[in-house]
Amino acid sequence: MATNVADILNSHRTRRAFVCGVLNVTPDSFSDGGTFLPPEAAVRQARQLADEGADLIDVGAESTRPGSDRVSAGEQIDRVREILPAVTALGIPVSIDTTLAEVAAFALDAGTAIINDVSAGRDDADLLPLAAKRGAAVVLMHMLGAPKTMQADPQYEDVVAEVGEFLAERMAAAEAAGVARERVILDPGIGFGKRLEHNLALLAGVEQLAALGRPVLVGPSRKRFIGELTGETDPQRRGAGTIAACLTARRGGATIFRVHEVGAAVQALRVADAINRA
Ligand code: HH2
Repeated sequence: MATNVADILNSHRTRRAFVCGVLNVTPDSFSDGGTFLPPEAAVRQARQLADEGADLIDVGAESTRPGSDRVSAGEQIDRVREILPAVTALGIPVSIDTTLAEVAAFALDAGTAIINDVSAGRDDADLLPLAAKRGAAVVLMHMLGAPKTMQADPQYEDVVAEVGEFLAERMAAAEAAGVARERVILDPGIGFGKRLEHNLALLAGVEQLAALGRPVLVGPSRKRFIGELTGETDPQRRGAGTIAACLTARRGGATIFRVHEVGAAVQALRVADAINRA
């Protein structure tokens, strides 16, 4: 079934699952930095993600791993310039993973339909108004602090409630900027200013976030909490843990799964959904 953005934005009602393939056009992403920086490699990977059944491809030109340095808008645009036309031509929706309006505007011009902003509109005051003007969908993600320092000492009293309050507040900010609530996707931001117990509580507590009335995206793929639980130090070998996290979040009502290994996620979700329907 071909995906369109409206299907994704309506997924909290239909409960259909959507798999979002990660395409990092960066030298320094935590699990695949450098691999897809050459444009030919990036386009090949985008085709591979589509062939494996991705419903959406998330293109990012700035790593947001803990401790990462910022990448200027010009550098981000240079990294995606050549590949975006080829990725958007694959016929599935594309999102741009950026917090900067200038990068988002370039990507929207190149055919992307969704802005994936890990700062939820806090980094660049022009981003939400841009999304409003262009009718783009927006992923609003929770992050405590900024990537450079977010893992220093994250503290919450009730992480699920606090992330829910934050997302409700950012959704109101998006609406105030003119972004229709119907165009918003919410994300608890797994690994962004969270300790192991916070990540686990959020994955277990998706239902509370889904109650905000918008689709919930989760991005547990290959992240550190899987290594902390299993002792697996190589992020590329955290595929099984990633699937377990996705399936658990699925039970709570998450409908969009941002993963590096699309084929495995598509298969796992199809089987889990069939069993849950039986
Ligand atoms: N995680 C990463 C990047 N972008 N966006 C959303 N909405 N949710 C996430 O959980 C999320 C995200 C980090 O993963 P990755 O892109 O693989 O790594 P890096 O930031 O090092 O490029």
